[in-house]
Amino acid sequence: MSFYTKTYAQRAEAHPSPAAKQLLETIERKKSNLCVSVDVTRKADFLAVIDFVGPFVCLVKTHIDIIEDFDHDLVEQLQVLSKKHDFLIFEDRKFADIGNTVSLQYSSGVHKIASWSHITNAHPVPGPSVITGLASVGKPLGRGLLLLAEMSTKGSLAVGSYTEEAVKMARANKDFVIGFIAQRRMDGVGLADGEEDADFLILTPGVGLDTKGDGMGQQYRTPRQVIVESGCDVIIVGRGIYGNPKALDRDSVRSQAERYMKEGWNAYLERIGKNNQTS
Ligand code: 5BU
Repeated sequence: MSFYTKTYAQRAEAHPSPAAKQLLETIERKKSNLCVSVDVTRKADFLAVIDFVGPFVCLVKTHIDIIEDFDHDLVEQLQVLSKKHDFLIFEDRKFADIGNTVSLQYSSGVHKIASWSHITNAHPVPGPSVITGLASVGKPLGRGLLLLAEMSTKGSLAVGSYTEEAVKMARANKDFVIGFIAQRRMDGVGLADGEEDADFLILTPGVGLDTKGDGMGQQYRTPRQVIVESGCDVIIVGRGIYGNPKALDRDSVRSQAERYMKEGWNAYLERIGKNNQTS
């Protein structure tokens, strides 16, 4: 049986990584494969959006360096919301430096990402040392790393042999790498004869139901295209849910989050061959 047709629960049970297991269990418990990307620049808006979408998500994705009034209290409140609504936190930091530097960027500075973010990600461009550096900080804390095997943007250079090398790099470091940011399943990519594949999670940005792009290179596909046709595991949605950050509206944000959650879950049920139960 390939990972494509396995349930989140089956995968959670068998997964060796604590971070991946936690995410898969959360997905199953909440019946949500939705990750909301909260790209707003004010602390109050950031926390408000997370509180609105909390009931509908398995994961909240942050870009902590875009918050203008960041402080330690923000991290504390984020952690309170994570417990209140039962979701994990993913800082989309896209580390891409030598091992020593990324270990410092991950552990230190103003943001101390490793102390609160269950999952983070890295570009494979520096080679395996980027994983070694991040693992030296994150592994003892039970954190997980995603490699950027592909990007959603027009003209991305993360294709072909670059993507294949990223997958091989992940397989060689599966004690810390739990999956990929990618546009499709990576099962079997670059697999050597006789080598067994690992259960990598595929988290996919570039998801939108109402538009095809944003005029700045972003390209959107629907949850069904992403989950059923491309076999990805988690949909990442930002502006499709919170809209214009200058005009946040609680009811609209909540109803969009619920809409994407249902679309994502129904697509998953279709993929594993079960009837739609939530439409
Ligand atoms: P949007 O508002 O749904 O377009 O936001 C998408 C988010 O996902 C945003 O935070 C990006 O930084 C992030 N992203 C992406 O869009 N495409 C990628 O390939 C990667 C990350 Br990697």
